[in-house]
Amino acid sequence: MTDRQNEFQKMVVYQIYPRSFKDSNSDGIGDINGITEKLDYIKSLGANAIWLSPCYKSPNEDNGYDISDYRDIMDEFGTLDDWKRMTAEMHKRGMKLIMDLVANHTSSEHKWFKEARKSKDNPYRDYYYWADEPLNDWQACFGGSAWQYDEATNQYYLHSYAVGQPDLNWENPKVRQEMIDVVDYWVKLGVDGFRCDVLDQISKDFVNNKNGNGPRLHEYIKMLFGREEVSHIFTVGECWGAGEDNIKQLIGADRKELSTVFQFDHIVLGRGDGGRFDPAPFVLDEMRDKLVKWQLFMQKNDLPATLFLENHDQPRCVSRFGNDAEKRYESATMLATMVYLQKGIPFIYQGQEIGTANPYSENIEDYDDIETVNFYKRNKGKLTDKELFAKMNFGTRDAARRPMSWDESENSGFGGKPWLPIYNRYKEINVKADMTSEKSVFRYYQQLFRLRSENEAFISGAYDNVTGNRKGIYIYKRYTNDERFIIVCNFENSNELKLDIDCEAVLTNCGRKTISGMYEPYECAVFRVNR
Ligand code: TEU
Ligand code: CA
Repeated sequence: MTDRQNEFQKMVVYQIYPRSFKDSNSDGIGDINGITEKLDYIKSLGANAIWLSPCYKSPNEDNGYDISDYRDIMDEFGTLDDWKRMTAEMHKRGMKLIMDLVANHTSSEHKWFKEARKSKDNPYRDYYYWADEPLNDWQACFGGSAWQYDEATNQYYLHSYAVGQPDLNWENPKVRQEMIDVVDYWVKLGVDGFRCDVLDQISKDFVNNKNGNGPRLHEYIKMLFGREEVSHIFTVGECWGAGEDNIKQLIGADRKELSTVFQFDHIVLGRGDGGRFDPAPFVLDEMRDKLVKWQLFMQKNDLPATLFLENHDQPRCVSRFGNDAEKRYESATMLATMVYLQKGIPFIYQGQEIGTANPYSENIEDYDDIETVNFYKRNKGKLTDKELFAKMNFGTRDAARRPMSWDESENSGFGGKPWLPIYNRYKEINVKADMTSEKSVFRYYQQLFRLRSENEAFISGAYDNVTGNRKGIYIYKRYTNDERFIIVCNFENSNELKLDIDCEAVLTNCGRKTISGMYEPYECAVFRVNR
């Protein structure tokens, strides 16, 4: 990897969904000033970078992922001056700011699209894809055909997501230049990097009928980020469709494309063919096997990985992969240990650090996520309400988007009466309660990130999977020539381990002292090997 990529592995990134983080002026919507208020909190966790989900102007059909002006801040979130203050405060604290770049589509309210749809010869027409008939059978991610009929010109336009998110036509050099200008605009304002939304879809493969990973993908990315002026920034691509070969190309040291990518193999586990709303049997061994596979692949190819369990699109990890009832603390901390001491760059999503559990609701009024609401509309009447809400509660993106629980007071300390209901369990699971609890998920995360930052073995050190053929457990090593660590993560059931290694425990979630012996469900420990 490049020196820069190596350096980026020292980052610990905290993701903020601005609408739901902290509401500073009590209008019920999280905002930029709310984020500024909480920077010390984020820093105290051990994070040194923040990824901000979109905070640009948007009609909010997909909560900011439908952008109507790339260069200004959403009114409800504050002003560009608020943003500048926030950025300065981050930099003062040695924290990096990673903005969300949505390059595959705009909002239908963006000036470009408003112009484009007026007439076939409008100068902005070719900023988007238009056709007399749908060119293929592509489906929009949020349901229905990806081709939307538009009356004004009697043609269809392409939208891979919501109807109000028309796909940009990257084959048009003007579109590419616009996006380069957007990147440069924010870099000049001090941004340290970008998380790039569905980046592998900017080049379409009409010939092979694939909406992504098209023939010009690498060329486009290199145009955006391979330029000298922006070679210092951190870039992570959201690339659902990227397999091994593609990842080597996207982030290889000599490629001048991206710093790293999000790879989702472990995140889609526990879902059936029906996707996010379709629960399927799942055991943690499957997750371990995916993690091991990618750790070894990334190490072999000397590429920096991303390490994550949640984001704004995913239900809470402690509910999906752990036990959010009687083993909430244990499973939340074990999952963190399983993932974040591996080799790569940790990303944590707001609320994850206190073991936030999924909410529950059987009232459609409690949902906002366009994907969930569309799913409801499609299936209402086909399934019983009971079945339908079971699926929605399992998969909804709103599980990550309810307002952050800061304390046990009204509106869970978030601010005014919130735009989305607060978490059902906020009295029990909130920042204040967690920090003062004997079993504090936050303090465990803090210790984990401190351990990580203080020992080179966890940064540039090698990774080795030493689980062998054991079941229900994950054991891995991280080491340099000078120091060695063994990480033991036990899964759902008790397990006995016999290992003859001279070592001492440096981080545990159940207070164990020795590496051998019985491990309780979700017990984990990190050992320093004596030499
Ligand atoms: O998501 C892309 C994506 O394909 C999925 O994660 C998607 O959210 C869907 O839920 C799959 O079931 C990105 C953003 O992360 C997401 O929030 C946006 O809605 C989407 O792009 C469109 O911009
Ligand atoms: Ca507000």
